[in-house]
Amino acid sequence: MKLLTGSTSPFGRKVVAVLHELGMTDSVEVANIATTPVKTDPAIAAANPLGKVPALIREGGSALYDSRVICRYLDAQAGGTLYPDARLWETLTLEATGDAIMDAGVSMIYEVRLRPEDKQWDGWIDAQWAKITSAMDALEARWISHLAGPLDIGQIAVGCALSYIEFRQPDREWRAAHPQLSAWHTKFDQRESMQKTRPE
Ligand SMILES: N[C@@H](CCC(=O)N[C@@H](CS)C(=O)NCC(=O)O)C(=O)O
Repeated sequence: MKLLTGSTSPFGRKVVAVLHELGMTDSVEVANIATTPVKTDPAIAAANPLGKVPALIREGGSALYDSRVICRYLDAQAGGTLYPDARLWETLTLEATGDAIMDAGVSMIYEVRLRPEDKQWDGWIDAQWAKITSAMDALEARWISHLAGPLDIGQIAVGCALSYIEFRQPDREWRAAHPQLSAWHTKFDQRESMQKTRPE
């Protein structure tokens, strides 16, 4: 199988971290490509009509996207435990929260990197950051015990999302207002799957 991803994509990182956690890195070739909403790479367009990474190309099967589908497919292939029956809906909601932080973080970067300078709007950036801090507030208030439990896809999504925010927004302080989340992330970030998937 071949994974089309981007070297700094937090969604792609989530999938590669899952490969590490499931012991599946030898089963999937990882190919980094550069694509943006205004310049779509032809290889990703062929695999995903939305033109977004990540996409998983399977031998003899249709390509899979997006990261949520790919992660669940890989877990099923490996007979993994990243989607525990006993707390499935909470786990998926936690994953959605991590993915939403990624979406808002990617949107902030596109605004400053892709939009012409005279069309950029601080109000847009501020609104995306407000979504991120609102999600962090919810994680701090309601999700710490789930985050501290057995590993699941929700934790991997949130771990990759917070790492992406640190990577792209190093000057924005979020840790002081979210001390439990900050401590959880510091520990989670030590996992081998996180250490081995750092963006360059
Ligand atoms: N919901 C998608 C989001 C993927 C996504 O936004 N990928 C970005 C890179 S981080 C992308 O490929 N953007 C190019 C585009 O929007 O055309 C997923 O979970 O895979």
